[in-house]
Amino acid sequence: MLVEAKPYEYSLAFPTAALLIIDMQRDFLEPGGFGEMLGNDVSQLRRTIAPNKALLSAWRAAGGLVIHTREGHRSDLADLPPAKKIRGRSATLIGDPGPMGRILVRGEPGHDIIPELYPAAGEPVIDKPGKGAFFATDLHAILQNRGISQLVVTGVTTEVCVNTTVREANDRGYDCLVISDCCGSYFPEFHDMGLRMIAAQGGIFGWVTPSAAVIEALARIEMMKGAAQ
Ligand code: C5J
Repeated sequence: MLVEAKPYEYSLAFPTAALLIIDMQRDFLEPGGFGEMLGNDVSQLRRTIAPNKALLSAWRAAGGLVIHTREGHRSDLADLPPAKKIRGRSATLIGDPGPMGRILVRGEPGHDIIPELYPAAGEPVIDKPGKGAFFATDLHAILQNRGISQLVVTGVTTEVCVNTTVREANDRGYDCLVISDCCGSYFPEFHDMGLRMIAAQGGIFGWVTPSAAVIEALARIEMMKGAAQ
């Protein structure tokens, strides 16, 4: 099914495509969380919640695979590189007590996915210690085992974990379609540039399109399924 996209149309092969939702975690998105505590404007990320909900609901209704990721570390911090811990010279570091439990530690309230996009039973959740969802995780194995070759990617932040994951996926042979209104950054200019970098040079890392284009393609797929019955 063809989807209008930049730099050119994306050929969505629905059963072999997965929706990959990156790090829609309470500490990044919720007022009073770690992101806001650092002085970030969380409304820049929160505007992605409604379009993600609509896309997730359409994707689930069409029976597609959904995978969620969360950035965070073991409670003993054994997987936290010292360089990552001290980067930024913040007064509050990963593992320290924060407004929603220990910062970026698995099992803490702030580390969990926001209720609006909470994973359904059976949807894999990838706990990743880094920015990219392929680094030190079983994501590639899960995708290979399910025969997935295309990733429809959403989440936060556009220029950090979304971009890193798309670049990792590109090098592993996946065709990534990044959903512009379902990704967000605390810095609007980084969001815009992050999307432009993906689609530049003939789609050097992938394709970019708004959620409406995918939802419309899913409706066409459902219509064709209905007509075939
Ligand atoms: C993500 C970050 N998820 N910005 N993390 O992008 O540190």
